[in-house]
Amino acid sequence: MKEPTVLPTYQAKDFKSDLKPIWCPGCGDFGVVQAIYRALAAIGRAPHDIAFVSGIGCSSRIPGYTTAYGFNSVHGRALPIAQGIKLANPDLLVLVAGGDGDGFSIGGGHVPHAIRRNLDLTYIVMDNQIYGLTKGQLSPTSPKGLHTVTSGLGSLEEPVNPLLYTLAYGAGFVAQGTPADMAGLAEIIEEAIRFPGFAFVNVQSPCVTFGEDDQQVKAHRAAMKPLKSIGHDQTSRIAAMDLAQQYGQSLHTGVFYRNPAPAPTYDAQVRERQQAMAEKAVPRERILDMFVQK
Ligand SMILES: Cc1ncc(C[n+]2csc(CCOP(=O)(O)OP(=O)(O)O)c2C)c(N)n1
Ligand code: SF4
Repeated sequence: MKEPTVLPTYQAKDFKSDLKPIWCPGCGDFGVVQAIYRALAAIGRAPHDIAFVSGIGCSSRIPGYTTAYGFNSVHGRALPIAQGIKLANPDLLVLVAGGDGDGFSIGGGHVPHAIRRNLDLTYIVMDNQIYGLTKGQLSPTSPKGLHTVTSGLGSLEEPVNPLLYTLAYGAGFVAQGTPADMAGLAEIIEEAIRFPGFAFVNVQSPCVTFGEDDQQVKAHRAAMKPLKSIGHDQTSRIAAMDLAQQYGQSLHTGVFYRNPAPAPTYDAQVRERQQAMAEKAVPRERILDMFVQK
């Protein structure tokens, strides 16, 4: 007998808003938002069950291009705002996104705390190694030697390594993708959303206007090395950290690390405490009685 066809509840197009992106033609962020539409369709939650928080930057415009509830917030402050939203409404699926400047310069101090608290969030950084919105200054992930408007003779600084950084602070899920492989990126984002805890996805998302020639989508397609093809053990944090050291030299894509025994999330623990407190709660009439003089 033929199996009945089960249609998915949502399709990628259901997550696309009417707002037309104003990114430069060819910007990698176009591919990232497409991958997010696909991942959300696969997850099957309604747009009104999703909160999408970002900071400020070209990449941080992304929530507006989706039909989820969006908050294009303050530069570097997406993570604390997202944590507040998740705690206030733990049933929401909460996505957080922004640029490498947003996440690892001005917002860098929030990343370790979001990781150690382990709220059930998915944090997507569009890492283009430059400040795009403000017209091409050095960013924390810019490679040493990069010539920009703020480093005319070439940058003297070593870049931050977002993969090593998040792995070292104990993130339960760390992955990297590129819009050059949109299907692969959608799978990674879907997996990150399904991970019960803080999940970090670094997306090598080229800035076609201020980026280097070897940092463009076509170059990524040629350079990418899917981890599936090299037999990487994604349950080993040490193996992941070893690979992550090649950030900036090799474009590895896929899941670097997935904790096989995910730790309890902060939001779940808070909910348990609230339930326990509610059971012990003293009825209001009795509280008033305590203040009545006998
Ligand atoms: C508190 C504050 N400081 C600085 C700025 C200026 N500013 C806006 S976006 C940005 C950096 C953008 O780079 P990135 O976060 O990497 O995102 P991209 O535009 O490359 O996607 C800066 C410095 C700001 N808006 N607010
Ligand atoms: S400046 Fe760069 S990051 Fe910003 S929209 Fe244009 S290509 Fe994208």
